[in-house]
Amino acid sequence: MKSKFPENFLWGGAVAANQCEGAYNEDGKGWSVQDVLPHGLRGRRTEAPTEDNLKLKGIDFYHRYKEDIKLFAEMGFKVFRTSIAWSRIFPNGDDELPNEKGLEFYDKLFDECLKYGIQPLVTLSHYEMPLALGEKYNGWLDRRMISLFERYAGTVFRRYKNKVKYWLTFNEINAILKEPFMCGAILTDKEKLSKTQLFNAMHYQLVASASVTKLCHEIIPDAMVGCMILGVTVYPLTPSPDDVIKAMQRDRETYQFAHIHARGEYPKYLLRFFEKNNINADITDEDKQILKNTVDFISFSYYSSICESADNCGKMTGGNLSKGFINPYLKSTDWGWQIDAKGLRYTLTKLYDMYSLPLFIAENGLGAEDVLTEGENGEKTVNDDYRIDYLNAHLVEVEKAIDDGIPVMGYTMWGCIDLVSASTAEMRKRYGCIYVDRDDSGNGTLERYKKKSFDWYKNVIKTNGESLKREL
Ligand code: BGP
Repeated sequence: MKSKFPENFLWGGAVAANQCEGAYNEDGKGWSVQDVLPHGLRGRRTEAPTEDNLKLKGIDFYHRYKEDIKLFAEMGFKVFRTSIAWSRIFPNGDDELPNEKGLEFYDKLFDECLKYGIQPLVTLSHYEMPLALGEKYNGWLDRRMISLFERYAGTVFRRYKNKVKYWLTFNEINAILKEPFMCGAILTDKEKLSKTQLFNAMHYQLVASASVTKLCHEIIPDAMVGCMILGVTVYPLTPSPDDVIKAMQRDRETYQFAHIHARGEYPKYLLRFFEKNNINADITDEDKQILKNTVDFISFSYYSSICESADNCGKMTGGNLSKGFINPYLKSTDWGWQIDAKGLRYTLTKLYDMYSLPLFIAENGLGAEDVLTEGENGEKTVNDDYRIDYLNAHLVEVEKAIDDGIPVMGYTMWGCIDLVSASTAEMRKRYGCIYVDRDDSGNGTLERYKKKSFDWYKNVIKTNGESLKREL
């Protein structure tokens, strides 16, 4: 069947600085919130970085990026999504001057991508805020974070204006309401935060996101800026209207963020929610003007869907930041995330019907335990047919959405090279087409090996999706 993917479709892969770079204290980098989260979302943060934190070394991308980008180029990537670690550029977050060494690293990284014709897609903030901002300001509880973020964003926009044309503001910006420390450097325990505090933090990030969108358009007129939403899709557990309403309400918790970025104002239902819950969010008239700086596209992560029920009964799914009831029609990954390829088409359709903006799938992939074996040519490999099946099924649904008329700009599969997982901080959960020899105890040579999915994805890109296996 003739591929429906547009000629200029941005095929590629995604990582985040804190999950792959390592070099946590090199070249003047300050500590980030991740450096004190050795167990991801499972355990408490530590006072200082500890040896059991796999992210401190990551996959040593900081020193091996040339080798890795060469492999991405071999797969034919058109785009590579990564993030800039704010704490490499401003080690304390509020320093007057940026750290030149940090800036140089990303210069080299982006040059390396461009050398192969790979466009960098850069997230400004991917769960890796300078820890000092937590200690000094209590993170995003403080309005001053907006101008500090503008200083950081302005610095990198000016520096990389000739190299980076695609930007994302905050990774999964809706997650601030779930994980205030990881997403907002807020040191106060979530249970002790008032609703007003929590929604203020959300609001400040939204204002910062809109403000740097404007700044980017001024500094790099030919750049495109997107928001990034944790795209969990919610179905009613049963056709009961009560379940349907419950699912609708849960969906709004996600879509309200896309709404503000796309329409430039708060949806009425969220303002009513504030009123009904006595939330006195610090929304000024000036903020409302800033919010009008809308994004050029909406990007989102998509791993699975969940079910909601008014009855609050049933078994819960796994998931890192969003859990729900188990859908009996779906299978799950080893980590309990339900696999729902059709849900991706559904999500693309919903988002486009609501906001009419181009869409970008910034994350999608399968976290699984891989076994390294000897391949036919004697080289080590992983026969990850399960990953190929997952990616194939999702891409076929993306193609259907495109065929329905939805403008999808690109697809960056998550963790194109194995990295440390965000929620569980382990190596065992692998997403990549490239295997990295490192285990949960931190042992391994860090050698890279191509998995079976490497050649498979290479071929998908080469044929612009034509080689995908479609249902008969
Ligand atoms: C998203 C994060 C990523 C990534 C992914 C997979 O929520 O943006 O950073 O890690 O989930 O999650 P995990 O690594 O927990 O398996």
